Amino acid sequence: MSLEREVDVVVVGAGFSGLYMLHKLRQQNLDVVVFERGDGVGGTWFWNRYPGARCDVESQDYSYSFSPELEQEWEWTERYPAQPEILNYLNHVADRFDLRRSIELETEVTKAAFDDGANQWLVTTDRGESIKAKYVVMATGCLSNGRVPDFDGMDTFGGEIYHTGSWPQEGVDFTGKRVGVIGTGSSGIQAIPEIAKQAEQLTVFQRTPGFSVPARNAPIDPEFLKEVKANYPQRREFARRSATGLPFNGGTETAMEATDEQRKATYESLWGEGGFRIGAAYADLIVNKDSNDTLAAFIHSKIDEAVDDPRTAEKLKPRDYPVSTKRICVDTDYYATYNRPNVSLVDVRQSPIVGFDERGLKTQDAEYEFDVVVFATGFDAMTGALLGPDITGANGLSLREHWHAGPRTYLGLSTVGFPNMFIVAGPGSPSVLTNMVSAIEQHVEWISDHLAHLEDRGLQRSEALSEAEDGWVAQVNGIAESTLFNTANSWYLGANVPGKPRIFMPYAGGFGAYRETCDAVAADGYRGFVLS
Ligand code: NA7
Repeated sequence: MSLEREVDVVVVGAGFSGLYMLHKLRQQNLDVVVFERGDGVGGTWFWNRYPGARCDVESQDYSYSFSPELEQEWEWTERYPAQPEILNYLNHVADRFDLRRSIELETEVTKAAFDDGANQWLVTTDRGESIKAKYVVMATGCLSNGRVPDFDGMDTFGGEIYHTGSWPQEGVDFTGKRVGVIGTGSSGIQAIPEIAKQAEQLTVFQRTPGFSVPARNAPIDPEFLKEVKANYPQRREFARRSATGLPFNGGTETAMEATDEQRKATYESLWGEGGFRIGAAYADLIVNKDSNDTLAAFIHSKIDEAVDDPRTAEKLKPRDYPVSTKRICVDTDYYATYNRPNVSLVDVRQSPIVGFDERGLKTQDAEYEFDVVVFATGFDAMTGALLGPDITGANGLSLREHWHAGPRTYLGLSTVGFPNMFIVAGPGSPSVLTNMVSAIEQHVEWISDHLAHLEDRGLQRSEALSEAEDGWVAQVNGIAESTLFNTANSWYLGANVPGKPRIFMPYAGGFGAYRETCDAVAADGYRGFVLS
């Protein structure tokens, strides 16, 4: 069945970004439809249901700030919110703001083509629908397209295979099973301790160890929550201006200025506090390798303390990239899990996986039999979901062609040749280097203001200028080059996806500075955009 509909805005995705985008644009009396491929709202938090899945940003800050009433009525229960709690929160938001009537679930956008004459997008879905829209907002998330490596013989494996990023809604029972987990990024590091508690036997295949710090998760202290709620406006305002979208600043002193004793005391104190603040203990940790090495050595010493077997401890120590150049993992009992008799660690750098057969998998040196294999192998991050649909802009240029050497955007919001299309938390914006919810709110609000500006003036079209995009790409690259980020094979650089151009994708100049730039662009009549 082919329906020909027309709306003002198509929003793609119903996670944190899409839900707020819908709410904002509706308030501006725009006719909006949201397409979501899942059979529920929640985006990342809909799909990532693996055991132990939990946000690494604290509950009271990983939440919308746009509604003071919502802030006051929602009761977080733990320091770090677990996946089901975040999903409940987003479902509550969808109901509370009456969003569901504009969201079409189980509907994937497959194509979007800009009609240069009509200044209109034609959006096609996998239901065979076509819909015309003046604007398209890609609210597709940074970590939406899971990656399962293509090992030989995987289709012959007789057991179950799962990816952490598309976990079955009914859950997986590991009781009495022989389980293999491949991957030790944030997802693996959260899932491994939980799977280990159930499985008869767990073998972890590690290619690159992560730097992991304890979450020290606990029930939220009601007094603390009361205080947060009493001071939310100030807390949020601080976060909006901070480098990370969080209500605190990193250290201002450099690690090199501090003495060994002072550094140890600082690191111990932050280790005791838990969470990734330790990564910002000193101002120079992300720019000075010697400074960074002091933190790496401290974390290595903590691995030695936690892990009984010195050879396993040694394998678990990251040695070939600086701390924070891959996202710091925040765990509960990760390292200690290797002291369990039913858990073992295989270094697949030393002995790579060669393939699967019916019973399990083989490395260069050994064979392993499994009932279940869990891929915690990450995502085609930041660009995967944007390049999934076939998007063609003005003059028939495809987004895949425009980005063939890596993503190019102006402010992470817009890309040349794709008028009236906006991206929430796109490459070239701070996104994954910040508290995502703060980053999302800033983008959603900027986009809504921009559309209001166009609508109020009867303008038909907004398009980024080539010079503006070139300048922004150069700025994003320049900032990354002044840091240690480019020295790691991280997903920030696309290095985890074979053949993906190696470009540092997020803007590393700080969220507060970025917001100021976006505000100045708007105040200057949307400098860098052609409005017509
Ligand atoms: P990540 O952080 O990309 O981690 C994926 C892990 O999987 C990482 O350890 C990879 O090793 C490993 N991996 C990937 N491909 C392979 C193959 N072919 N063989 C062996 N091991 C492999 O994804 P997560 O889901 O854990 O976390 C993503 C983000 O979600 C996280 O940063 C938080 O922001 C939340 P590698 O490092 O590539 O050598």
